[in-house]
Amino acid sequence: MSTFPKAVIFDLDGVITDTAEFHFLAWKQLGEELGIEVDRELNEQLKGVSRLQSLERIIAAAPEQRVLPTEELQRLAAKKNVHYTQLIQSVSPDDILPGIDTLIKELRIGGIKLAVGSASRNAQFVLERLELTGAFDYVVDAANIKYGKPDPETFIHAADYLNVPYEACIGIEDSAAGIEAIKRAGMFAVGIGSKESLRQADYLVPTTNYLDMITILAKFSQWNSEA
Ligand code: B16
Ligand code: MG
Repeated sequence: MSTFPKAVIFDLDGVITDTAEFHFLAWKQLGEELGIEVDRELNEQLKGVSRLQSLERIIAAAPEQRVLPTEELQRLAAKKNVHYTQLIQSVSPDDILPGIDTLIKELRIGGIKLAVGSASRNAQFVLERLELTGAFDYVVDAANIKYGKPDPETFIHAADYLNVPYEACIGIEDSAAGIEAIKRAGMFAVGIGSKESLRQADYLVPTTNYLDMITILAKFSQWNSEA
C-alpha cells in the first residue's frame, strides 16, 4: 500500500469557501416563510446533504407533521436556491478560506491530483467566482450523482475519473455526511470542524487555517501503515 496519497478530493461548501453560511441563511429565510425555525443545530444535519433532502429534513423537524406533494417540495427547493444564488453573486477570490490556496499549490507541486466532490449543483458557478476552476483536475457534477452524501458515490466517482485507488485518496470535508461518505469509500478523511459532529474523521482540524500539507501527508502515511 502506498504511503503517499495520489489524489485529494475537496468538498466545496465549508472547505474551499464559506458558502456553508450562505446555505444556512437561505434555509433560514425559507424556514421563516414556512414558519419553521432553522437553527444552527438543525443546520449541522443539512451540511453536505442535497437540496431536496435538506428540505425534507427541515420539514420533518417542524413541530407539526406536514406531508407535501412532490411539486410543492420542488417549488420550495427552487425558492431556497433563489435565495442562495442571490447570496453567492458576491463571492470573489477573497472568499477562499485561509490555508486553501497554499494547500492547493503545494499539493499540485507534489504531483497529487486534485478534485472537487461537492453535493452542490452550484459548485461550478462558485468555483468560477473564486477563480479556481483551473486548479482542479476534475469537478464532480452533482447532477450526475445518484446517491448523495453520506453515500460514497461522489468520492468514488472522483477517484474513478482520476484513475486512483480509493485507499490512495484523501477527502476533506466539513460535514458529518461527507466524512461518512469518505470513510465508506475507503479513503482517508480530513475533517474541518468539531469532534462532536465529525467523530469519524481520521484527522481533525478546527478550521482551514490549520490545514498543512506536511501534517496531512504524515497523518495519511500513519493511517496507511496501520491499515
Ligand atoms: P445546492 P458541499 C452541499 O455542498 C452543501 O453543504 C449543502 O448544504 C447543500 O444543500 C448541498 O451542497 C446542495 O447544494 O443546493 O447548491 O445544489 O458541502 O457538498 O460542497
Ligand atoms: Mg461542505
